[in-house]
Amino acid sequence: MPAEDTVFNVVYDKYMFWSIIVGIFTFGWMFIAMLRYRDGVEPVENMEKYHIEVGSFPVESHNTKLEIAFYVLPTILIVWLTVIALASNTSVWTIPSDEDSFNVDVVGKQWFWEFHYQDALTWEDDSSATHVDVEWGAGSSTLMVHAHGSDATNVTVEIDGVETDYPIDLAAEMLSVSGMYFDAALHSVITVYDAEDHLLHTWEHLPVGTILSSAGGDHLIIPCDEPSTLDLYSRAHDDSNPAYVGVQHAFWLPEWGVKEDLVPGLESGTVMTFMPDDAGTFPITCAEYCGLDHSKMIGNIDIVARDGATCEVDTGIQKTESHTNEESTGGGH
Ligand SMILES: [Cu+2]
Repeated sequence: MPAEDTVFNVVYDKYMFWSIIVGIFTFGWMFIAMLRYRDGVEPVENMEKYHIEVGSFPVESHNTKLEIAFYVLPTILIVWLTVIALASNTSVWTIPSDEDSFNVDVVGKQWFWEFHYQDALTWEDDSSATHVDVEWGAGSSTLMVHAHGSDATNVTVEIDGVETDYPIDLAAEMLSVSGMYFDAALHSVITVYDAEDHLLHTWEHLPVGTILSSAGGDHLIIPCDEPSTLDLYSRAHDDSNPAYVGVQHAFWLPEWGVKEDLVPGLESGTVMTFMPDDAGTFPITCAEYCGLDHSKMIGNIDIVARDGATCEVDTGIQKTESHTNEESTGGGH
């Protein structure tokens, strides 16, 4: 579960650990006291010597060190638990600058999500798993698809909504289309299929300005291993009534334990930031009742590897702090 990589999971574990320790100590002591100091039982020999009287605090034979420890140890524990809880907040609310993060505007409408890309993304499925590798990108005039050892037979190239199909040269196990220039301004998707039309491999370029919509079945696509910042806005689904600014929604990624409101009329929007490290598809849900089809306001987020990269590096909790780590390493440690 990706939620296990979040700061909240670490805080949960630490709270659970200390709750169990404190619980064993408190309930243990309580049961011992209930048995030992109940009516009709002499808790210690020579009770008179210690001035112990059942039902009253032993004022004259008290233990100052123990009583100070009663106050100091729980105080230290509570202060420390407060600090780690606030530290996880700081970690979540430290918003990386636009240059340092991958930015997408998420617009909630009734009742679907729109994803407006503020940064370009070129991504590809893991070639070591699919045995297919697409070579295309800035400066390319030839589209190459290598399919050695795969069952691939067909390639569909979709550029700006226009689809073209190509058969793979089965003898060479590859496709080469010369004169096909890569244009960074166009939304391009290359999908590779086998003879039974099963999708084997996807390569995609999303230029700045791409708008994807959950109403059309699109997923929000985010690169792994780098900070992502979502600016969240609530808008009306059309401009017919300028006085209508939409309704409250909440963008919720239940598996990651993160959620943020979309507030109608709030021009600057709200912000959510995260750094995913596991590739995969995870659900998006609207967590604020927003009208008749609120329950249909669902979607998916895909965590993908940028073209030429992989998502294999799983550094867990350290991911949220990796940019500071790099800075301190650069400082000559
Ligand atoms: Cu909603």
